Amino acid sequence: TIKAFIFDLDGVIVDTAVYHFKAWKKLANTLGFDFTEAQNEQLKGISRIDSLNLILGWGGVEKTAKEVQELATLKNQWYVEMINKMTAQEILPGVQSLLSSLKSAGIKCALGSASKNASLILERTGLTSFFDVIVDGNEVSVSKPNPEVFLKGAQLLQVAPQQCVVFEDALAGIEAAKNADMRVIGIGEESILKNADWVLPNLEGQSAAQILNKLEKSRS
Ligand code: G16
Ligand code: MG
Repeated sequence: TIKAFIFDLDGVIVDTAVYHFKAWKKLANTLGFDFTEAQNEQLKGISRIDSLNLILGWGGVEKTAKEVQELATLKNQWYVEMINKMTAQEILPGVQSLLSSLKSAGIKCALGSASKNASLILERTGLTSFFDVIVDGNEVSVSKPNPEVFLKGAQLLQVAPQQCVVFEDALAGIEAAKNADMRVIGIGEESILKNADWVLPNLEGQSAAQILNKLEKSRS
């Protein structure tokens, strides 16, 4: 039986992907090239440095390790300026009521994000207190699809991986959950998120009880 829900942040709880895209685009433009939203899709769930290395590759730009660090810091400054202005209005539909319903269902709740800015985003949107455990980019050493971020969440919640369900919007994140031997619900488009147990467009109208029921019925 499922004892814990683990949520990705960007794209599941809030839509910060648009802020990441704006900041990366600005950085690419200052380096003299551009990249598309389709390329941006590949950056979802990927760490800051891994994202930057992909972008530099697309632009055919070579930089030293020190320059790469400086560029990552610059992008993050622009990104933090944007997320500092976030409010609870930017929480995606259905998130607050699903998080509230977890308590009454006796389900533990963790955040499993690649972002080093996760705590700031949860503070700005007033969601911090909903989470029993927060695992973010400051605690993990390898990017999704490595399962580290979700396994750490399970460990801190003191539940087995098989007792967890993950909510993810990124291909890399769905792979990470599968690699952790967890159930996974995709948030987004079914045509893109093929390996999820099932896919929802967003969390609107979803309660813990409903999800648990459906997981129980579709147990593989
Ligand atoms: C998020 C985003 C990624 C971003 C990463 C690192 O992951 O999806 O696009 O590159 O965090 O973010 P930061 O630069 O803030 O450390 P997730 O796992 O929450 O979707
Ligand atoms: Mg995400």
